[in-house]
Amino acid sequence: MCKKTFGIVCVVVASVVLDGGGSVVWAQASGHLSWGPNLLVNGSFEDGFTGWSLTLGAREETGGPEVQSTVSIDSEVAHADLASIRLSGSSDTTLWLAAHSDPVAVRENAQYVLLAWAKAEGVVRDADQYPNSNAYIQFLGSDGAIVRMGRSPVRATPKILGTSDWRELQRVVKAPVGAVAAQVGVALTCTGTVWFDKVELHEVTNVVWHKKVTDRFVFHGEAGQEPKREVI
Ligand SMILES: [Ca+2]
Repeated sequence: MCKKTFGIVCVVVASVVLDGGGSVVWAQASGHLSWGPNLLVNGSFEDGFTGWSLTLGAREETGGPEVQSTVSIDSEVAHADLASIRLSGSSDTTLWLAAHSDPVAVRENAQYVLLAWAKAEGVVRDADQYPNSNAYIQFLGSDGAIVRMGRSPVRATPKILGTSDWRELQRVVKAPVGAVAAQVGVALTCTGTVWFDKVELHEVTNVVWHKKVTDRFVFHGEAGQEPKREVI
């Protein structure tokens, strides 16, 4: 499989890689892949919340007391180095905090790949909870406002649910017209605990994603286009 090495152009043809759990994560990514440097600061969370800030991501109106989810740096659980970010909530949680990276400069119409390693423990969607347990990217215009992509303000990785050891979540996205910056977020709005580590954003060029398979979706597309998603 092509390793993401800055400045290195490599070729991957019809490769299939299975992750440790046996589910197909990649299939048949081919073409000349060129990765730029990681744009995010402290995506491994070794420097606490440096480069990240907490924001209210979802609010449930229950009529009862407001209970905030917890987001912390976990120095005992990590995929890379010594620390990760840990998000946790319960069926009583009504205010869900997400962590957003500081904005980084992007180029409209350029393609980016968002990568995040994630680990889950007992993540289930209770009652009226929003089904988020993933990483995502949002683009900002020169006025600082979110540039929507169709009707959606974000593009997200697949979710990590249930109990799962570390696995890499990925999403390739094309920066919309008018985007000058991007922010990456990690969020949990379900009961349980999820850890994220080694969160990275790279510009990628000359990508041809013939097919990309996750537990739930198939991605396919042409060079220069954002991959299409199909439920399988
Ligand atoms: Ca780390």
